Parts: sequence; C-alpha cells; structure tokens
Amino acid sequence: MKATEPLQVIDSKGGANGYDPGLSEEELLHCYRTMLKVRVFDETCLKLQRSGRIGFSIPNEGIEATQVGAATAMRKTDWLFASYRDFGMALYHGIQPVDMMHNMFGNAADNSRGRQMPVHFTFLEPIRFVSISSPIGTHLPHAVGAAFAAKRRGEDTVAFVSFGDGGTSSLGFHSAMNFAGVWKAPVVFLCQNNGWAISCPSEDQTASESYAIKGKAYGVPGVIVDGNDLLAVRKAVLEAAERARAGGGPTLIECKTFRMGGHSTSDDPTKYIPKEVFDAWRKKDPILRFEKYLKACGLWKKADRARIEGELREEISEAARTAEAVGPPPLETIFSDVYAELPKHLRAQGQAAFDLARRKGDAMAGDGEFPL
Ligand SMILES: Cc1ncc(C[n+]2csc(CCOP(=O)(O)OP(=O)(O)O)c2C)c(N)n1
Ligand SMILES: [Mg+2]
Repeated sequence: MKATEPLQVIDSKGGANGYDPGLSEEELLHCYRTMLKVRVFDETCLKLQRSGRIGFSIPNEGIEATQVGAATAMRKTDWLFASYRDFGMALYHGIQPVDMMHNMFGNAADNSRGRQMPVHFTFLEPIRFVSISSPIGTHLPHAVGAAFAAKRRGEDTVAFVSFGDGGTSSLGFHSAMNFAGVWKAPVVFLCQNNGWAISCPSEDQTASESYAIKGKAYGVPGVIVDGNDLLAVRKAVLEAAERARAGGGPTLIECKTFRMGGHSTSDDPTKYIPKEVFDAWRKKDPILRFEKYLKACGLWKKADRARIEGELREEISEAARTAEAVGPPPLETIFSDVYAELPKHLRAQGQAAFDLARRKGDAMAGDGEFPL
C-alpha cells in the first residue's frame, strides 16, 4: 500500500491546529469517559471469558478514538449498522453496560433473548443500533437500503456503517458502494482499517494504494483519517454526515488505526503480529492522545483518570454480576418466541428435546469451544 498522509487534528503537544470541534466541555469529557469505559468493558469481558463465564468477546483496545469520534457525529434518529468492534459507539450514545452484558451472557434479559452471538448487540434506542451481522460485509447493503429509504421519505436521516479493512473484500462492500454512488444515498461508510483481518495483513488483503481510494470507481469520495485522533475522526465523519444530510450522497472514510489485542478472545496476536508493530502503536494510544488535548484545554488531571477508571470498574463489574445472575431463557421459548400456535410436528419434536434437556441438564457457557 502507498503511504498516504491521513487527516490529523491533535498534534504531539495536544494542540488542535485551530480546529474547533464544536463540543462542550461536558461532551469532551463524555468522549474521554466513553473511551475509558470501552477499555474497562473489554478488560472485564476478557476476565469473564478466561474464567469460563462467557463464551467470547472482541477486544477494542486501540480503536476507541475511531469509535467515539465517529459516534459524536451521529444523531439519535440516525441508523447505525455497526461492526462487532464498535463498543464505543454504543456506549457513547448511552447504551447501558448492563444491557450489553445481558447479551454477553446470552441471558433471558437480553433483548435478543440470548439468540445472538456475544457482542452482536441490537438496540432500538437511544440510537437505532441495528443487529450486528457476523458474516462480513452483509450489513453494508442493508445500510444503503435504510439510507435510501430515508431519502425517499424526505427525512434528513443518515445511515452509518462501520466495517473492517477485511470487509472491503466482501461482495457486500462493492454492491453497497455501487448502489450508494448511483442513488446518492445518505450513507457514511466507515472503514476501520486496523491493518489486519484476523491474521491477514493489508498487503495480502488488497493491491489498492489505500482503502479510501476504492470509493473512486463508484463515484464515492474517499477520505483517509488518523483513526487514533478522536477529533480528526469527528471532523471527517461530521463533514460526511452533513454532506449526506444535504443531499450530497455517500462518503467512504478510512480510519487508520490498530487493535492492540487479539482479533477476539480466541486468538493470540503475538503469533502473527511482530512485537515491534505492537510497540510502535502503543506509543500512539488514542486515549493518551486525547488526554493531551484535554490537558491543553485545562480539562484533565492525572487523578481524573484513576478516579474515572475506578468508577467504571465498579459500574461494569456490577453490570456483569447482574447479568450473570439472570440465567438463560427457558428452553421452551425457542418455540414460543417464534410461533403463536405451535405446529403439531414441532410439538412432538419439542417435547422430545425438552425431555432430553430435563434428563441431561442445560449446557453452560464455556462448555464448548467457540470457533473464532
Ligand atoms: C463472510 C465471512 N467470511 C469469513 C468470516 C470470518 N471472519 C470473522 S472476522 C474476520 C476478519 C474481518 O477483518 P476486518 O474486516 O478487517 O475486521 P476486524 O476484525 O479487523 O475489525 C473474518 C475473516 C466471516 N465472519 N464472514
Ligand atoms: Mg481489520
């Protein structure tokens, strides 16, 4: 890949080069707290997974500025088709850690009643957070459809869709870009370029000079942004959203970042990412970068971080305890949630399954190995 200079706002001293993000002090501190919340949520999920209490989680360390910076540009009435590595977008918009934990435990209080994979959240409010799809790239055409529908209805709603560098190799990416370009759908494509698709590096993913340039063939402008710079991400996403709301059509934004952990709790990234790469990106930690900016604005003290992290650890541990205590949905709901009246043949099959479960007991999270 050719090196292309990404858009940056926050410099090494914490200055913003004259850029006014248009966020109040309270909103800036909310961004900071949300980034820390993502990290604490991650840490907690890792412990829960390692102790066999949940099956799986997705690390977000290193991607927080991309997630939170993008989230600041969204309105509650917008559609969000997030990827599985977007915890910060949910948390920024006020989705409660306990509701996310219900999904992680797949319990009866989960709004999908434990029928989705962990991390595959759905929320109807406070933002229109559409169920996360596990197959890579399938949610991109969905986002374009939602955006196009909003345009036809005369709404100024935007659809945001987030996906990884690997997602640009999916058929969904190309269909979605084409459809969005032709119909000038109000959609913002957010490519979270963390350099890897599990263990596949960008060199093996594409021969293009960047991911952003892929929009060109579809008539979709592409922008490259430093994804570890929260304000640069906000600036690019806000401009794209404003253009979309004004009828200007889609934008493809490539946020260059790095996941400072594994693909999921099921792999060991040190087996395929060289240590020097980790060391180099650790110096570009997006939270430290934003701290510098807050400090330059007179909004940050060292003690603040420890205090906030302490509060968040308490809140998120409590969320995990609450969710763990709920327990799985009753087995019978596999039918009762689907049918008003159960067909005869399923009644017999169901009965056989329920009898077997009563004899053998339920399988618990952690009994089986999760494949990815
Ligand atoms: C259609 C499809 N193929 C393969 C997979 C297995 N898979 C899960 S995540 C992933 C890598 C995706 O990488 P990227 O899009 O860069 O996102 P990242 O995980 O880096 O955030 C793959 C290949 C899948 N979920 N769906
Ligand atoms: Mg990736």
